[in-house]
Amino acid sequence: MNCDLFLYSGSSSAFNIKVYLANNSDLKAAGFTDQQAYTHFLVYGLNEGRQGSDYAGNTLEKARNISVGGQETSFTDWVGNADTNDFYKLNLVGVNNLTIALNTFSDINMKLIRDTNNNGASDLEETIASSTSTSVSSKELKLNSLASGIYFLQVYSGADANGHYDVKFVATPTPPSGSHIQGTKWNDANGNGIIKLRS
Ligand SMILES: [Ca+2]
Ligand SMILES: [Ca+2]
Ligand SMILES: [Ca+2]
Repeated sequence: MNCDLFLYSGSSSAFNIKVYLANNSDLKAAGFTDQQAYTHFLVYGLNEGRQGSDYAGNTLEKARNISVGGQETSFTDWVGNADTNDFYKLNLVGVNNLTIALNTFSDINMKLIRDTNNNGASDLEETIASSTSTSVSSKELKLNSLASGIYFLQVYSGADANGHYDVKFVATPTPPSGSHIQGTKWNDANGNGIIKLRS
């Protein structure tokens, strides 16, 4: 099997070997070949409710819920003519620095969105950051001190572009500067940068 995406007979659903394997860690761990992965999908996966392709929905409402944190989390999927958008939904708890890296060999880009008017759609002014490079390589968004709340990442393909991508997230909490010392005067008596609380 050498195509990225194809329809299997008798259904309108699509199957994508790389996406299927990347999103089913049990099969990956078992070292399934492409052919075995496809057979698994037809014989078991369909009945078990596993997706054959496209693990990230095409609207904010159908976005893939992901957890992000200090440990890098990575997701593999595909966008192109048959699936132009992949949305990811992340919830930042507290103020965070967020880094998102997109690796692809196709004309695929990403934008970070906040649905501030809460209408379930991404409006023009709700894009916080975007990768606009037409080069087909790795792209990165780095955002400092993002407020707590729900964000969406949209991964989308350029005209006539089809391809796989990996997207990686790292979020590290940022203590709001100075907020913890407001109203109190601290004294670092020995100047070592550590303040001891008196008991
Ligand atoms: Ca997809
Ligand atoms: Ca999609
Ligand atoms: Ca909106």
